[in-house]
Amino acid sequence: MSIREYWKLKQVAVDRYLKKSLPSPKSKPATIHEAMHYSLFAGGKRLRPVLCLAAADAIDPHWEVALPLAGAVECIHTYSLIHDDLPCMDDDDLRRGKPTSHKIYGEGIAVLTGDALLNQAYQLAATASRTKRYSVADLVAELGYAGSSKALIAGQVADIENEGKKITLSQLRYIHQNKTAALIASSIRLGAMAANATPRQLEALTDFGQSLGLAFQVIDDILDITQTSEQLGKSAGKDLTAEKATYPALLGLDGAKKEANRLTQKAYQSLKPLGKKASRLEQIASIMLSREN
Ligand code: GRG
Repeated sequence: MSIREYWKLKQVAVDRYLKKSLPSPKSKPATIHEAMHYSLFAGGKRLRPVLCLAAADAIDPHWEVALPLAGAVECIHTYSLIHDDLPCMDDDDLRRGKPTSHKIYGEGIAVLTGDALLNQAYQLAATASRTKRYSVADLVAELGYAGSSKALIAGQVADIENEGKKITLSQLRYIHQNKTAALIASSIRLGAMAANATPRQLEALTDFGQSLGLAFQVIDDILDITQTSEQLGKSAGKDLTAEKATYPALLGLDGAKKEANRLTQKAYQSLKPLGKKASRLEQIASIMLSREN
């Protein structure tokens, strides 16, 4: 099976899982459930759940055990996008090729949709099964950390506070590590934990996730200036308008491309202890490096 087919298979599995597990869009109160479905099924790449399931697959062929966690990380990711697009944050009209949640449902419902998806994530995670090494509490604590004021929210706070300011590469790295890489790394860790990874396997996959997560955001910075809004499904050129520090702004376009490449090579290296079992994760990292949206 090609890596594209592999990706599609995992994407279909997570979409089916989410459709089955969330309240139906018609259930009362319909507005909030419709809004949750609208953003969740707007056409995201499903990178985080696919990584979660592929990490589980690298440890144990029964990767389906990671579906509650894969669904949970996509709910947290989608909540963060809805809130990030609000007028009080990045103020964006376009996401996943469609009008943003607040453009369709209004700001109040968009805030609540993000809140509902965040809580839904924990409800899903709580249905995961324990393994010999990890309890359900371990899984929920990992998910909680990924979305916390020490990770996702820390990155968003630093991003807001540094808008329009000149910052150093290490400050930029802090933003990207927290805003983007932490949830990506936790998605991988959660998949591995659901499949009962050994401490050594978990450590290797954590390193992989951190490098891949950072590479992903460096590439995102590059795409923001090299692609059109149509290609991205979100507003292009946003970083320049918002005077955001980015890798291309600090290192130049070529320097940023080299950095994305360096981080991806580092990610490949981290997978060495897992041997052939990690080939799908390596292929996903390679697709990420050459992605166009
Ligand atoms: C509002 C709590 C809160 C956090 C916001 C994640 C985030 C922090 C903001 C979203 C905007 C942004 C630029 C995030 C960086 C991570 C990123 C590149 C998100 C887009 O991820 P993709 O490309 O999106 O995987 P799809 O739509 O494919 O799922």
